[in-house]
Amino acid sequence: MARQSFDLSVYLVTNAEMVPEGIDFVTQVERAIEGGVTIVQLREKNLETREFIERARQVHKLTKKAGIPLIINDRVDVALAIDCEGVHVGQDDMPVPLVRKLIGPDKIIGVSTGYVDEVKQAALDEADYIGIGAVFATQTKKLKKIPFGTEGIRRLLGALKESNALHMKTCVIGGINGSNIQRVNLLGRIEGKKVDGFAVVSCIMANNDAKTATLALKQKIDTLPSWATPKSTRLSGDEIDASIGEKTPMVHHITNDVVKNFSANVTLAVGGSPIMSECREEFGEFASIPNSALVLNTGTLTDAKMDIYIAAIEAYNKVGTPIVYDPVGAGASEFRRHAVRQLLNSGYFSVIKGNEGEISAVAGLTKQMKGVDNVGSSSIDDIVEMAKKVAYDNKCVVVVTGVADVVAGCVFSGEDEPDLEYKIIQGGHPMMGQITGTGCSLGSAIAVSVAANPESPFYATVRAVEKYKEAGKVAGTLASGTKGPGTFVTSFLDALATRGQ
Ligand code: 3NM
Ligand code: MG
Repeated sequence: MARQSFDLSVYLVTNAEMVPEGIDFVTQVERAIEGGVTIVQLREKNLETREFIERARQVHKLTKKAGIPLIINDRVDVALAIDCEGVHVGQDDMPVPLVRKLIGPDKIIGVSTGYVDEVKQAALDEADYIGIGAVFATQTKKLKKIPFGTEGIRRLLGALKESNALHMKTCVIGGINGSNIQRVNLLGRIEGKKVDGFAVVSCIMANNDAKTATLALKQKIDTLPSWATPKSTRLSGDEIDASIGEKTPMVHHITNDVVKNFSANVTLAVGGSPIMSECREEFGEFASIPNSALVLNTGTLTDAKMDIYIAAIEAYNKVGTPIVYDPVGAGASEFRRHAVRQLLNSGYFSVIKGNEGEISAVAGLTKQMKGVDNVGSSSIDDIVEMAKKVAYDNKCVVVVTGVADVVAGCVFSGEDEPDLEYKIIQGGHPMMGQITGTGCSLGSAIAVSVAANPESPFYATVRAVEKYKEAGKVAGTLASGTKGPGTFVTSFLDALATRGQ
C-alpha cells in the first residue's frame, strides 16, 4: 500500500476496554471493517508487549484482507515487529523525524495536534497526516485542554495553510459521533481545505452493532444535515409574507428578562405565535412543531443557564428546526466570550444576529465592548466582509445591526459548498435606540419569517429585516416632534402589524 494513497475518511481507533460484554475484541474490529472503516489504529494502553504484538498480528490479518492500513499507536517497535503500515504518535511520544528514521520511507506517520504550533511542527516534520483534537468532550481520553469545536478545527487548518502544507491529510478526533459528524464536516473547514476524515473510538468500539454504527457514520458523511438541505429558492417578499400568513409560526423564546414582553408583542405583530419557556422537558416537543423556530437570546446569561441553552440547541438541531441566536453583549466580558464559544461548539444556528461588537466576538475578534452597546466604528465594507466570514464559517445567515443592517448568508444549492450572498438594508429611525428591546425583538421577527420559510433562511431574514427597518422609519416619523418614545412603541407595533397587508 503506497504511503500517499491511504484514506482517512472513517478512522477506527481501538479501545478493547469498551467493547460490549459478549463481543470479542477482534470480532468487533472485524464488524467495523465490514461496515467500511477505511483505516484502523490499534491503540491499547494497558497491554503487555507480547500481548500487544499478538493482537496487532490478528488485526493486521483483517486489515490486509480488507486492503486498508493498520497503524500502531505510539509503539514503533510493535509496528516494526509486525511490519504494518504505520505509526501514530502523540506530542509526548517519539518525535516524527526519529520515527521516520526507524520505520523507513514507505510507512505512514500520523501525529496528534491540538495547537497551531504543533500543526506547524508536524508540517515541518513532513508527517503524513495530523489528527486534530479534541473537538468535543470525550470519556475516552483524559484531555489536557478544553475541546475546541469546529472553530478550533478551522484555526488549525489555517495553520496548515500558513505552513503551505494544505496537501497534508487531516482527521478530526474527540467526541465525534452520528449526532455531530455532519456539522463537523460542514463547519470544520476553511476555503481550500476540509478535513479528510473522522477518527472515532467509542462511537464504534462501544457499540453493540459496530457494523451498523460504521455504516451510519459513512452515510452521514456523504449527506448534508437537515438544516443544510434547503434549496434556497429565491422567494419574493410577497411569497415570504404569504407563508407567514398561512402558517402563523410558533416562536419559542429563551430570551432575556428585559425584553420578554416586547418580543412577544413583536412576534404577534409580525404574524407569529410566541411562547416563552426555559423548561427543558418541553424543548423536544416545541422543536417538533412544524414551522416553529427558537430565539436564543443570551442577554441575561448566567452560568446555570448555559445547560438550558445547550439542551435547547441539541433539541432543535436534532429535528433540524431553525434557531436564531442573539449573543447579546458577546464581547463584554471574558465569561461571555467563553459562553459564545461554548454555544457555537454545541450546535448549529440558522441565523446569528448581533451588532458589530457582538458579531466580532462570534468571529473570534477581540473587540472590547462597553456594556451591550454597539462599538460601531468599522466601515460598511469591513462589516460586510466580517458578516460574510462568519456566515461562511458557521454556514448560516448573519445579521449585523447598525445604522444600516448587513445580512450575509450561505445559500445552499445542492452542493455541499454553499454560495455567499449579502444585502445592505437601510431604514429605521434613531428613536429605535431609545426603546429597550427593539434590537432583541428583531430576532423574533426574523424567527417568524424563517420558521415560515425554512427552505430559504437567507431571503426570509432579508425580508424580516427590511420590514422591521421600514416599520421603524414609519413609527419614527409619527413619533418625532412633539411626541416621544412612548408614542414610538405603539406606532412601531402598529407599523409592523400592517406591513405587507
Ligand atoms: N485522541 P472518542 S481525543 C484517542 O484529542 C483520542 O488527540 C484525542 O475518543 C485527541 O471517539 C481521543 O470515543 C479520544 O471520543 C476519542
Ligand atoms: Mg501516545
